[in-house]
Amino acid sequence: MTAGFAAALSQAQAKISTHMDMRLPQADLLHEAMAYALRGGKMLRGFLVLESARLHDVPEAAALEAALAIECIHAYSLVHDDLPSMDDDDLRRGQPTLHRKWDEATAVLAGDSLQTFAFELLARDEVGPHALPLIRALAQAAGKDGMVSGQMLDIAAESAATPLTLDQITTLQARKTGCLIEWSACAGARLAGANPEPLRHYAQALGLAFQIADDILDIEGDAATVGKAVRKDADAGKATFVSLLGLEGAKSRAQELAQLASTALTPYGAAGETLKDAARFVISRDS
Ligand code: GRG
Repeated sequence: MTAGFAAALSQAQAKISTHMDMRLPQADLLHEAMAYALRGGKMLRGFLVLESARLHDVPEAAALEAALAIECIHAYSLVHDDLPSMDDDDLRRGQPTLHRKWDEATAVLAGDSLQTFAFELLARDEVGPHALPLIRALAQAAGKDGMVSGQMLDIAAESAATPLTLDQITTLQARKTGCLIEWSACAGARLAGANPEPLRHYAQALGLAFQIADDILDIEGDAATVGKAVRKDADAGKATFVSLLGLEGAKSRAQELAQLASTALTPYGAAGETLKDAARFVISRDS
Protein backbone atom coordinates (compact mmCIF):
# COMPACT_ATOMS: atom_id res chain seq x y z
CA MET A 1 0.00 0.00 0.00
CA THR A 2 1.52 3.38 -0.96
CA ALA A 3 1.72 6.03 1.78
CA GLY A 4 -0.61 8.30 -0.21
CA PHE A 5 -3.25 5.63 -0.60
CA ALA A 6 -2.97 4.53 3.06
CA ALA A 7 -3.50 8.13 4.16
CA ALA A 8 -6.45 8.62 1.78
CA LEU A 9 -8.09 5.36 2.94
CA SER A 10 -7.67 6.09 6.64
CA GLN A 11 -8.95 9.64 6.15
CA ALA A 12 -12.02 8.24 4.37
CA GLN A 13 -12.57 5.70 7.16
CA ALA A 14 -12.38 8.43 9.81
CA LYS A 15 -14.79 10.73 7.96
CA ILE A 16 -17.33 7.98 7.28
CA SER A 17 -17.13 6.75 10.90
CA THR A 18 -17.70 10.27 12.24
CA HIS A 19 -20.62 10.67 9.86
CA MET A 20 -22.04 7.35 11.00
CA ASP A 21 -21.88 8.42 14.65
CA MET A 22 -23.83 11.55 13.75
CA ARG A 23 -26.47 9.85 11.59
CA LEU A 24 -26.87 6.74 13.73
CA PRO A 25 -27.08 7.62 17.43
CA GLN A 26 -27.22 4.39 19.40
CA ALA A 27 -30.66 4.98 20.84
CA ASP A 28 -31.65 1.32 21.38
CA LEU A 29 -30.63 -2.26 20.66
CA LEU A 30 -31.53 -2.05 16.97
CA HIS A 31 -29.35 1.05 16.44
CA GLU A 32 -26.54 -0.54 18.46
CA ALA A 33 -26.69 -3.68 16.33
CA MET A 34 -26.64 -1.61 13.11
CA ALA A 35 -23.58 0.31 14.31
CA TYR A 36 -21.90 -2.99 15.31
CA ALA A 37 -22.42 -4.30 11.76
CA LEU A 38 -20.93 -1.13 10.27
CA ARG A 39 -17.72 -1.16 12.30
CA GLY A 40 -14.39 -2.83 11.60
CA GLY A 41 -14.39 -3.10 7.81
CA LYS A 42 -11.93 -1.56 5.36
CA MET A 43 -14.65 0.80 4.02
CA LEU A 44 -13.32 0.35 0.50
CA ARG A 45 -16.71 1.04 -1.04
CA GLY A 46 -17.17 4.25 0.95
CA PHE A 47 -13.64 5.27 0.03
CA LEU A 48 -14.45 4.76 -3.68
CA VAL A 49 -17.49 7.04 -3.30
CA LEU A 50 -15.46 9.82 -1.65
CA GLU A 51 -12.65 9.52 -4.17
CA SER A 52 -14.92 9.56 -7.22
CA ALA A 53 -16.75 12.53 -5.69
CA ARG A 54 -13.41 14.33 -5.29
CA LEU A 55 -12.69 13.76 -8.99
CA HIS A 56 -15.96 15.50 -9.83
CA ASP A 57 -15.80 18.34 -7.27
CA VAL A 58 -18.90 17.05 -5.49
CA PRO A 59 -19.52 18.73 -2.09
CA GLU A 60 -18.36 16.46 0.71
CA ALA A 61 -21.71 16.74 2.50
CA ALA A 62 -23.35 14.92 -0.42
CA ALA A 63 -20.55 12.39 -0.87
CA LEU A 64 -20.62 11.38 2.81
CA GLU A 65 -24.30 10.45 2.65
CA ALA A 66 -23.57 8.22 -0.36
CA ALA A 67 -20.46 6.73 1.25
CA LEU A 68 -22.34 5.82 4.42
CA ALA A 69 -25.26 4.51 2.35
CA ILE A 70 -23.12 2.01 0.46
CA GLU A 71 -21.40 0.88 3.68
CA CYS A 72 -24.90 0.24 5.10
CA ILE A 73 -25.85 -1.93 2.11
CA HIS A 74 -22.54 -3.79 2.30
CA ALA A 75 -22.92 -4.33 6.07
CA TYR A 76 -26.49 -5.60 5.65
CA SER A 77 -25.33 -8.10 3.03
CA LEU A 78 -22.62 -9.42 5.35
CA VAL A 79 -25.01 -9.73 8.33
CA HIS A 80 -27.53 -11.68 6.25
CA ASP A 81 -24.81 -13.73 4.52
CA ASP A 82 -23.54 -14.85 7.95
CA LEU A 83 -26.97 -16.11 9.10
CA PRO A 84 -27.52 -19.83 9.82
CA SER A 85 -29.75 -20.08 6.73
CA MET A 86 -26.89 -18.82 4.55
CA ASP A 87 -23.21 -19.28 5.48
CA ASP A 88 -23.75 -19.86 9.21
CA ASP A 89 -20.57 -18.04 10.23
CA ASP A 90 -19.42 -17.35 13.79
CA LEU A 91 -16.91 -14.62 13.07
CA ARG A 92 -16.91 -11.51 10.89
CA ARG A 93 -14.05 -9.02 10.88
CA GLY A 94 -12.54 -10.94 13.80
CA GLN A 95 -15.62 -10.40 16.00
CA PRO A 96 -18.70 -12.55 16.67
CA THR A 97 -21.21 -12.33 13.84
CA LEU A 98 -24.25 -10.27 14.70
CA HIS A 99 -26.54 -13.28 15.23
CA ARG A 100 -23.95 -14.85 17.56
CA LYS A 101 -23.50 -11.64 19.58
CA TRP A 102 -27.27 -11.16 19.89
CA ASP A 103 -29.68 -13.52 18.12
CA GLU A 104 -30.98 -14.36 14.69
CA ALA A 105 -34.04 -12.09 14.86
CA THR A 106 -31.86 -9.10 15.80
CA ALA A 107 -29.51 -9.90 12.89
CA VAL A 108 -32.36 -10.12 10.36
CA LEU A 109 -33.85 -6.85 11.60
CA ALA A 110 -30.53 -5.00 11.82
CA GLY A 111 -29.80 -6.05 8.21
CA ASP A 112 -33.26 -4.94 7.08
CA SER A 113 -32.84 -1.58 8.83
CA LEU A 114 -29.39 -1.02 7.34
CA GLN A 115 -30.86 -1.55 3.89
CA THR A 116 -33.72 0.91 4.31
CA PHE A 117 -31.47 3.38 6.16
CA ALA A 118 -29.17 3.49 3.08
CA PHE A 119 -32.05 4.79 0.95
CA GLU A 120 -33.11 7.24 3.67
CA LEU A 121 -29.58 8.69 3.60
CA LEU A 122 -29.64 9.04 -0.20
CA ALA A 123 -32.99 10.82 -0.04
CA ARG A 124 -31.61 13.53 2.28
CA ASP A 125 -31.45 17.13 1.04
CA GLU A 126 -27.64 17.13 1.41
CA VAL A 127 -27.35 14.72 -1.55
CA GLY A 128 -28.49 17.45 -3.92
CA PRO A 129 -30.26 17.50 -7.28
CA HIS A 130 -28.96 14.19 -8.68
CA ALA A 131 -30.20 11.91 -5.89
CA LEU A 132 -32.80 10.06 -7.94
CA PRO A 133 -30.45 8.42 -10.50
CA LEU A 134 -28.19 7.46 -7.60
CA ILE A 135 -31.08 5.85 -5.70
CA ARG A 136 -32.31 4.03 -8.80
CA ALA A 137 -28.81 2.72 -9.55
CA LEU A 138 -28.35 1.50 -5.96
CA ALA A 139 -31.69 -0.34 -5.97
CA GLN A 140 -30.59 -2.04 -9.22
CA ALA A 141 -27.07 -2.81 -7.96
CA ALA A 142 -28.20 -4.26 -4.63
CA GLY A 143 -31.40 -6.00 -5.66
CA LYS A 144 -32.95 -8.67 -7.84
CA ASP A 145 -30.64 -8.12 -10.83
CA GLY A 146 -27.57 -7.24 -8.76
CA MET A 147 -26.15 -8.42 -5.43
CA VAL A 148 -29.16 -10.46 -4.29
CA SER A 149 -29.32 -12.25 -7.65
CA GLY A 150 -25.60 -13.04 -7.31
CA GLN A 151 -26.26 -14.52 -3.90
CA MET A 152 -29.09 -16.64 -5.39
CA LEU A 153 -26.76 -17.91 -8.13
CA ASP A 154 -24.20 -18.74 -5.45
CA ILE A 155 -26.73 -20.71 -3.42
CA ALA A 156 -27.94 -22.54 -6.54
CA ALA A 157 -24.33 -23.46 -7.37
CA GLU A 158 -24.14 -25.39 -4.09
CA SER A 159 -26.61 -27.98 -5.33
CA ALA A 160 -25.60 -27.92 -9.00
CA ALA A 161 -24.48 -31.21 -10.53
CA THR A 162 -21.27 -29.72 -11.94
CA PRO A 163 -19.01 -26.85 -10.80
CA LEU A 164 -19.56 -23.47 -12.48
CA THR A 165 -17.60 -22.53 -15.60
CA LEU A 166 -15.35 -19.45 -15.70
CA ASP A 167 -18.05 -17.46 -17.50
CA GLN A 168 -20.68 -18.47 -14.94
CA ILE A 169 -18.52 -17.62 -11.94
CA THR A 170 -17.57 -14.31 -13.53
CA THR A 171 -21.28 -13.44 -13.93
CA LEU A 172 -22.05 -14.58 -10.39
CA GLN A 173 -19.27 -12.51 -8.84
CA ALA A 174 -20.00 -9.46 -11.04
CA ARG A 175 -23.46 -9.45 -9.49
CA LYS A 176 -22.63 -10.53 -5.95
CA THR A 177 -19.70 -8.20 -5.29
CA GLY A 178 -19.08 -6.28 -8.52
CA CYS A 179 -22.35 -4.35 -8.62
CA LEU A 180 -21.78 -2.53 -5.30
CA ILE A 181 -18.18 -1.73 -6.22
CA GLU A 182 -19.39 -0.34 -9.54
CA TRP A 183 -22.07 1.79 -7.87
CA SER A 184 -19.48 3.15 -5.42
CA ALA A 185 -16.97 4.13 -8.07
CA CYS A 186 -19.64 5.72 -10.28
CA ALA A 187 -21.33 7.60 -7.41
CA GLY A 188 -19.18 10.73 -7.68
CA ALA A 189 -19.96 11.12 -11.39
CA ARG A 190 -23.66 10.53 -10.78
CA LEU A 191 -23.73 13.05 -7.90
CA ALA A 192 -22.23 15.61 -10.29
CA GLY A 193 -24.60 14.73 -13.12
CA ALA A 194 -21.53 13.69 -15.15
CA ASN A 195 -20.84 10.67 -17.38
CA PRO A 196 -19.91 7.67 -15.18
CA GLU A 197 -18.54 5.52 -18.07
CA PRO A 198 -14.77 5.81 -17.36
CA LEU A 199 -15.42 5.00 -13.69
CA ARG A 200 -17.72 2.12 -14.68
CA HIS A 201 -14.91 0.56 -16.75
CA TYR A 202 -12.51 1.09 -13.86
CA ALA A 203 -14.92 -0.50 -11.39
CA GLN A 204 -15.78 -3.51 -13.54
CA ALA A 205 -12.10 -4.46 -13.74
CA LEU A 206 -11.57 -3.57 -10.06
CA GLY A 207 -14.54 -5.66 -8.88
CA LEU A 208 -13.35 -8.76 -10.68
CA ALA A 209 -9.77 -8.22 -9.49
CA PHE A 210 -11.14 -7.87 -5.93
CA GLN A 211 -12.91 -11.22 -6.13
CA ILE A 212 -9.96 -13.04 -7.70
CA ALA A 213 -7.73 -11.58 -4.96
CA ASP A 214 -10.24 -12.90 -2.40
CA ASP A 215 -9.87 -16.41 -3.81
CA ILE A 216 -6.06 -16.09 -3.82
CA LEU A 217 -6.14 -14.87 -0.20
CA ASP A 218 -7.92 -18.05 0.74
CA ILE A 219 -4.97 -20.06 -0.45
CA GLU A 220 -2.18 -17.77 0.69
CA GLY A 221 -3.65 -15.61 3.45
CA ASP A 222 -3.84 -16.03 7.18
CA ALA A 223 -6.20 -19.00 7.50
CA ALA A 224 -7.64 -17.67 10.78
CA THR A 225 -8.83 -14.37 9.39
CA VAL A 226 -9.46 -14.54 5.68
CA GLY A 227 -11.13 -16.51 2.97
CA LYS A 228 -13.43 -18.53 5.15
CA ALA A 229 -16.31 -18.35 2.68
CA VAL A 230 -14.09 -19.26 -0.25
CA ARG A 231 -12.48 -22.09 1.69
CA LYS A 232 -15.97 -23.41 2.34
CA ASP A 233 -16.62 -23.12 -1.39
CA ALA A 234 -13.50 -25.08 -2.23
CA ASP A 235 -14.37 -27.69 0.41
CA ALA A 236 -17.86 -28.01 -1.07
CA GLY A 237 -16.37 -28.62 -4.53
CA LYS A 238 -17.59 -25.21 -5.75
CA ALA A 239 -15.56 -23.49 -8.44
CA THR A 240 -13.37 -20.51 -7.51
CA PHE A 241 -11.14 -18.39 -9.74
CA VAL A 242 -8.14 -20.27 -8.35
CA SER A 243 -9.66 -23.69 -9.03
CA LEU A 244 -10.49 -22.62 -12.60
CA LEU A 245 -7.37 -20.61 -13.49
CA GLY A 246 -4.76 -22.13 -11.17
CA LEU A 247 -2.93 -20.01 -8.57
CA GLU A 248 -0.47 -18.43 -11.01
CA GLY A 249 -3.18 -17.92 -13.65
CA ALA A 250 -5.40 -16.21 -11.10
CA LYS A 251 -2.55 -13.94 -9.99
CA SER A 252 -1.73 -12.87 -13.50
CA ARG A 253 -5.44 -12.28 -14.33
CA ALA A 254 -5.70 -10.08 -11.20
CA GLN A 255 -2.62 -8.12 -12.33
CA GLU A 256 -4.08 -7.66 -15.82
CA LEU A 257 -7.38 -6.43 -14.37
CA ALA A 258 -5.65 -3.96 -12.03
CA GLN A 259 -3.77 -2.61 -15.05
CA LEU A 260 -7.02 -2.40 -17.03
CA ALA A 261 -8.65 -0.52 -14.13
CA SER A 262 -5.76 1.98 -14.08
CA THR A 263 -5.94 2.52 -17.84
CA ALA A 264 -9.67 3.32 -17.59
CA LEU A 265 -8.74 6.32 -15.42
CA THR A 266 -6.66 7.97 -18.16
CA PRO A 267 -9.28 10.74 -18.73
CA TYR A 268 -8.72 11.93 -15.13
CA GLY A 269 -4.95 12.40 -15.53
CA ALA A 270 -2.97 12.83 -12.31
CA ALA A 271 -6.17 13.28 -10.29
CA GLY A 272 -6.89 9.55 -10.79
CA GLU A 273 -3.68 8.44 -9.09
CA THR A 274 -5.30 7.51 -5.74
CA LEU A 275 -7.87 5.29 -7.47
CA LYS A 276 -5.01 3.62 -9.39
CA ASP A 277 -3.36 2.95 -6.03
CA ALA A 278 -6.66 1.45 -4.84
CA ALA A 279 -6.54 -1.03 -7.74
CA ARG A 280 -2.98 -2.02 -6.79
CA PHE A 281 -4.07 -2.34 -3.15
CA VAL A 282 -7.04 -4.58 -3.99
CA ILE A 283 -4.80 -7.23 -5.55
CA SER A 284 -2.08 -7.06 -2.89
CA ARG A 285 -4.16 -6.73 0.31
CA ASP A 286 -3.78 -9.29 3.08
CA SER A 287 -7.35 -9.21 4.45
C1 GRG B 1 -27.20 -11.99 1.79
C2 GRG B 1 -28.36 -10.38 0.24
C3 GRG B 1 -27.16 -11.08 0.65
C4 GRG B 1 -26.04 -10.88 -0.06
C5 GRG B 1 -24.75 -11.40 0.33
C6 GRG B 1 -21.78 -9.73 -0.73
C7 GRG B 1 -22.45 -10.97 -0.29
C8 GRG B 1 -23.80 -11.24 -0.79
C9 GRG B 1 -21.88 -11.81 0.58
C10 GRG B 1 -20.56 -11.61 1.16
C11 GRG B 1 -19.85 -12.90 1.22
C12 GRG B 1 -18.44 -12.77 0.84
C13 GRG B 1 -17.43 -13.18 1.83
C14 GRG B 1 -18.10 -12.34 -0.38
C15 GRG B 1 -16.72 -12.25 -0.83
C16 GRG B 1 -16.28 -10.86 -1.16
C17 GRG B 1 -16.65 -9.88 -0.12
C18 GRG B 1 -17.88 -9.10 -0.34
C19 GRG B 1 -15.87 -9.73 0.94
C20 GRG B 1 -16.08 -8.74 1.98
O1 GRG B 1 -15.77 -7.44 1.50
P1 GRG B 1 -14.57 -6.58 2.13
O2 GRG B 1 -13.26 -7.31 1.98
O3 GRG B 1 -14.99 -6.61 3.66
O4 GRG B 1 -14.62 -5.21 1.55
P2 GRG B 1 -14.82 -5.53 4.83
O5 GRG B 1 -14.91 -6.35 6.09
O6 GRG B 1 -13.47 -4.88 4.68
O7 GRG B 1 -15.94 -4.56 4.68
